[in-house]
Amino acid sequence: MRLDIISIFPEYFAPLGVSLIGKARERGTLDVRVHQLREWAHDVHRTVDDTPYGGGPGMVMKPEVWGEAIDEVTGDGAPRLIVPTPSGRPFTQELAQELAEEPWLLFACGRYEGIDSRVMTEYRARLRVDEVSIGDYVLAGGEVAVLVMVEAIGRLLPGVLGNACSVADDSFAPGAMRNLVEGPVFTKPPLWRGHEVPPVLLSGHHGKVARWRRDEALRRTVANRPELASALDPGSLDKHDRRLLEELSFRVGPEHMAD
Ligand code: 6GU
Repeated sequence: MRLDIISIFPEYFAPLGVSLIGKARERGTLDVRVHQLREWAHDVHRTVDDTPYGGGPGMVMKPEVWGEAIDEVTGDGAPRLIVPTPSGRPFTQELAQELAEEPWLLFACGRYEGIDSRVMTEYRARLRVDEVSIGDYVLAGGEVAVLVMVEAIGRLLPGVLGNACSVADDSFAPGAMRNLVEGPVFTKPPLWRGHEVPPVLLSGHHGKVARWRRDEALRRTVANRPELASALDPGSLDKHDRRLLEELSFRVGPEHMAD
C-alpha cells in the first residue's frame, strides 16, 4: 500500500518508523511518503493560512497551496483522499478495514480551523474524498488523528501482524464476540502481590475458559460501553448470557420513553 501524508508538521510522523509500521515499511509492505505542505507555498513567509470569510476566530488553510500540493503528489494517479477533521464521519474498525483494501491513500492534514472547503469540492470530482473524525473531542490538528488511522489500517495489511488471529479476536472485528469489548488478560506468575490469576484460566478446560471470557466481556461491555450492550442482538445471546445480564440488572434493547 502507498500512503502519502501532507502536513505542515512532518516531524509528527516520526513514530511511523517504529514497531509494526516501521517493519512493514522496511519490508516494502507499506510505502509511506510524508510531505511538507509549505513546499507548495510561494511567498517569502511560506504562508498556508488566512482569515475566514464571514469572520470568526482562527485561521483557514488556503486552497491554492493545497491544490498544488495534492496535484503534484497525485500526478496522474487517483488515491483515496482522507481529510481528518472533527466534523467528519466516524473512523471505525469497519472504515479501517475498507481503507486497508485500497492500494493508495492520501492524508491531507489541516491545522487551525481547517482547510478551505472548496479543496474537498474540487477533488471530489476526481477522487474519492472522505472527511473523517477519530472521536468526539477536538485536537489541534489532523496529524495525531492520521497516526491513529495509519496504525489501525497498517496492522490489517497482510503480513503486518505476526499472529493473524489477533486481528480476528479484536473487540470490534466483524464476527467473533461481535459488539463486545474484550475481557481482562493474564500471564505468569499465577500469584503476584497477593493477586491470583482466575483459576479457570489454569484449568485447561477450553469450554469453561471460553464461557468465563464471554462473561467477562459482557460485564465489561455493560460497565464501560452500555450503548454497545444495549445494541446487542437478543438473538446472539444464549441462556447463560441472559442470566448474567439479569444479574447485572441490564436490559438489552432501546431505552423506551417514560410515559
Ligand atoms: Cl480527525 N482532527 C482534529 N483536529 N480533531 C479531531 C479529529 C480530527 N478527530 C477528533 N478530533
